[in-house]
Amino acid sequence: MGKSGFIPLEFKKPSEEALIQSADDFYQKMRSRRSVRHFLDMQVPDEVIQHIIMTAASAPSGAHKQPWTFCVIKDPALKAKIRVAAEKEEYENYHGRMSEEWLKDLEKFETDWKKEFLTTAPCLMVIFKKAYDLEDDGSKSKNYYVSESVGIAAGFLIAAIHMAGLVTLTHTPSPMNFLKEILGRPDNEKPFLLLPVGYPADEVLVPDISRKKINEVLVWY
Ligand code: IYR
Repeated sequence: MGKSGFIPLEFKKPSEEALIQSADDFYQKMRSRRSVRHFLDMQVPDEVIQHIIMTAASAPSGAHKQPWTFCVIKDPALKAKIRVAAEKEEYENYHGRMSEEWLKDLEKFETDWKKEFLTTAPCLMVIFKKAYDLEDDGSKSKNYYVSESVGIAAGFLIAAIHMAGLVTLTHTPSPMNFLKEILGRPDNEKPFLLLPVGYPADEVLVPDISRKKINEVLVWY
């Protein structure tokens, strides 16, 4: 007999062999992901973008409140506006707001205040986190663990972009409230992350860096 409000889980128990294989397959695909700062000026099909966003929106969230809005910006004029505003803030960051230590840590990535990718990438994705929701009658409804939930959705989004065959970069202009104004988002939304998405520029180079080894990140008990 069914239990009201619940449905059976769709789950097929894999063999141990299949489990090891799928976990390794996914790891091998994910470990080839790199942050890319140079994009090809080439459109991505809307259908692909929709699938990617729906993957991100399938993330778990506190009390299943799904406290996120994903804005996709394709309009060149809007991208240009975002670039001007982001570069204005980043100029200040790189000329006084960031510590010497921070600037030194960034040296190997050769980043600076110029953010050409904001106009060359065919689309920008901005994740907004919703501190609360507004009901139809104007009342507020609470959201829970908003940053955790949106952070998990951002991870799903980055994985989906990579698995689709595209590249991105987690760009964190700071402060980034200009995004809320330019995109005309409501009061309950706060920008969380900005991601240019597209194809990598031809023969693009990425920093020669490596990831921590398993014994540096995993502790068994
Ligand atoms: N937001 C600045 C600085 C910056 C911060 C981090 I964390 C990076 O990984 C890279 C850069 C910028 O985007 O340039």
